[in-house]
Order: sequence, then structure tokens, then C-alpha cells
Amino acid sequence: MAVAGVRLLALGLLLALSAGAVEVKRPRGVSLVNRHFYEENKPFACLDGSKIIPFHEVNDDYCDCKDGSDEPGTAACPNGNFHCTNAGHRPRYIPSSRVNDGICDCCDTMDEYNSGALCINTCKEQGRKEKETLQKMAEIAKEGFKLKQQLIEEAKKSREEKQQKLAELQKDKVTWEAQVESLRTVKEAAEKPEQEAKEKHKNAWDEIKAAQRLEKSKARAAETFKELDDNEDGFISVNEIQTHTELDSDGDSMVSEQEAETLLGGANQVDATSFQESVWAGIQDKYKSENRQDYLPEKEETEEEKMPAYDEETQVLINVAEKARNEFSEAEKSLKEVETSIGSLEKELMVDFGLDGEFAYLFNQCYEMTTNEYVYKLCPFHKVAQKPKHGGSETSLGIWGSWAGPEDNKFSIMKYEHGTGCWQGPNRSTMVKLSCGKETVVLSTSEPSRCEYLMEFSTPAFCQDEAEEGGSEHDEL
Ligand code: MAN
Repeated sequence: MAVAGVRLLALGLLLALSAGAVEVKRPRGVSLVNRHFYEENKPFACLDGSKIIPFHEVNDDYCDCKDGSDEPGTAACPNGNFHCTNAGHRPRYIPSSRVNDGICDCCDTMDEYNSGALCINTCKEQGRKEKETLQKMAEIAKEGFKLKQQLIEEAKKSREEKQQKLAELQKDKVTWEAQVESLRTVKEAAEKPEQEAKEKHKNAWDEIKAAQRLEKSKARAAETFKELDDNEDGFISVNEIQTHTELDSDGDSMVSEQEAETLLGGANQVDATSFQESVWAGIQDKYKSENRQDYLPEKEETEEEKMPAYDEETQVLINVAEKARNEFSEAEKSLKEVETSIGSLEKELMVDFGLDGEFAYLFNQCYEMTTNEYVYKLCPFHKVAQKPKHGGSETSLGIWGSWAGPEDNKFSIMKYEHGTGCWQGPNRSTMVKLSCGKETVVLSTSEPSRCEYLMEFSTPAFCQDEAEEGGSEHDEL
């Protein structure tokens, strides 16, 4: 074919195409995509296949098809759909029952072609507004994405630092462990002689106390002997014992001769020495003094005398042991601190902070949002809590569980679970939905179902590279 011929054909095609784009004939309310179902002057088959009707019955304001597909442009079918072309904005379907109902639904006014409603075509305006919004969002995404790159850089650095720190701490731990062990040995070595010296001191004291007690008991025995020896003949006799009815042993409130004799060890009378040695012990608990009515044990007998201070030698041993104990427990404390630091560092390094660690900066941070009733607190990778604004204790809405977004967008939702139990319900839990934003902030909180909370949270870490995403989805005709 000649070159000119090809050109002519191309031109014709172009003309045909452009004419078609301007006005493609199709029944009212039918989308371009569905146009081929509605071929002029050919019988129309309902889209659900339920019926075939002559073409002139399409949009004749009488509903023939069950699915309403014969009346896309009238309100005749209750379940039909009217397609708004909305040139300049985005096409959409509206229920065909809204056609000519006096309310402007389509921004291109096409749903109100016969109602007399004064509709103004706002598609261009809406399209412009939407474009603006999308542009703003794209702007935010772009800037957020830049911030995200910084976050990733920082996360890398901080992770390396933490790994280094962890290695150091692990070395420290080994050192402290050895230190604790050697100080334990020192301590135990010092405690042995300390214990022995203390015991020795105490035993000596016990002996002194026993001797004192014996002395006192003897003194009381002598005193008692004097009291009982009414005739002062130097003996205690049966009848002298009988005057002390509190010494009765058979419960008749009297001391018989026999009882008295028994108390005197079978003898008629005893002298001071025998009284001391064999009678006193048997009566001392019951005996009531004549001089001291309602005999009360003397003060020094009830209140234990304080043990005297340790001798110098023992005190030195105690001081040495005390110092060893202190050094040991200080070392133990340091070891525990190192272990705690290792534990929390290891825990942090285990957390999944996103593909490039972009969420790491949220660790150890908390973000709050106040509603009418509560202050909500989100501490990413730790917990979510709710505290009544006007006093009252904090309620746990969950502790960090896992990433819970869909497979292709795992890092879009955080799940916090096992919060405070809900009365007659589940344990409280929270989903945190992430969105891209220049700022890190809680955007909203809600409780879609009882004790199941939802938070919206914006962070630059969630921003995507718009160019990589393939640009906006804006649909413009
Ligand atoms: C508290 C709050 C609410 C929750 C009820 C359930 O009032 O934690 O969010 O719905 O308990 O009893």
C-alpha cells in the first residue's frame, strides 16, 4: 500500500475515534463498559438472562427485567443502577430509583434530566478539589517518605550501637559473675570466725545469766525460809508449812499434815540448807510471800538484761564480715543491673521494626489522645491504656502482640492484646491502624465493639514512595 493510503486510513481512524469519544450512542444510564449489551434495534437480553425484550422497551419506564437492567435510565425498577458519566470527575453508579427524584446525585446532573430540578454540573469543581486533595496527600507522602529515610538511617545506627552495647554488657556480666563468686568466698570466709566469736560471746553471757538467776533464787529461798520459820528456831516444821494454804496440792484449800510432810521431803522439819536444796524448788511457783502480797516478779527478772557489747576482738571480726557482706551484695546488685540491661536490650533487638527498621524510633515513646471521657495512651511495641480523665486508675487496653495487617501489607496494623478483662466479655484488645503522615500522632480512638478498641495512628514510617506506587488512582474522563 502506498504511504499516502496508510496516512489516509490513520486519519480516518483518528476521526472515527474522536467522534466516538465525543458521543457514543447508548441508552441513558448505561456505562461505556456495558454499552455492548444494549445494541440499538436488536432484542435486549436482561443482564441476568431472565428475559429477552424488544429494544424499544429499554428505558420505556416499565420494569421488565428482574435485575432492573432494562431500565438503567428511569426509576421504574427498584433495583436498577444508573451510571453517571461525570466527565471531569469520576464516574459512579447510583440506584436508578434516584433518577428524576428532584435531588441532584450525579455531578454532571444527568440523573435529573426530566424532573425540573435545577442541577449544576459540579464535576469539574469536584474533580479539581479531589485532585488538590490527592496532590496534598502525595506531597505529604513525599515528605513523609523523606523522613522515613532518615528514620531508617537512624534505626540502622542505633541498632548497631545497641548490638555493640549488648556485647559490652555481656562481657561485663562475665566479669561481675566472677567478682560475685570471689566476694562470696571472701564473705563466707569472714563469716565463719565471726559466727564462732559471736556464739562464744553469747554462751558466756548465757552462763552469767544462769548464775545470776541461781543467786536470785537462793536469795528468795533464804527470804522464804525466814518468813516460814515463825518460831525462829532455825527449822521449818510441818505446822509452819500448813499456814500457807496456797501450797495445797489436792484442791481442798488446806494443807494437811501429810501434804506438808511430802513438801518437806518426808521429814518433820528441815533446816535452812535442806530447805534450799530440796524443798524450795518444789514450792517456789506456788508460794505467796507474806511480806509481798500478790508477789510480782521483779523487774530485772522479767526484762532480760541486755547482752553486753562485743569485746574488741569479736567486734573486729564482725566489722570484717560486715564489709565483706556489703561488698558481696553490691557486686550482686551490679550483676543484676547488667542482667536487666541485657534482658531489655535483647528484647528490643528482637522486635520486628519493619522491613528497614523504620518503626524502631517508636520504641520507648508514648503518644496520647484525649477524648471526652478518657486519656488514651499508645506506647508502641509496649502497650495501650485508657485512663479516665476525671480520676481513676489506668485500664490496660492490651500489651504488644504482633503486626496484624494483611499479608501484602503486614505493617499496616498493630495488635495489642491481653488487656484488662472486660466484665462479661473478652480481655480488652486494640488494633492500631497506621497511616502515612509527616507527624507521629494518634489521629483517633474508638471502640467499635465493647472492649475492642481501634486507634488510627499516623507516622512517616508508614509513607510509601509515590513514584514506586505507580502514582495516584485518580480516574478522570
Ligand atoms: C470501661 C471502659 C470502656 C468499656 C467498659 C466495659 O468503662 O474500659 O471502654 O467499654 O469499661 O465495661
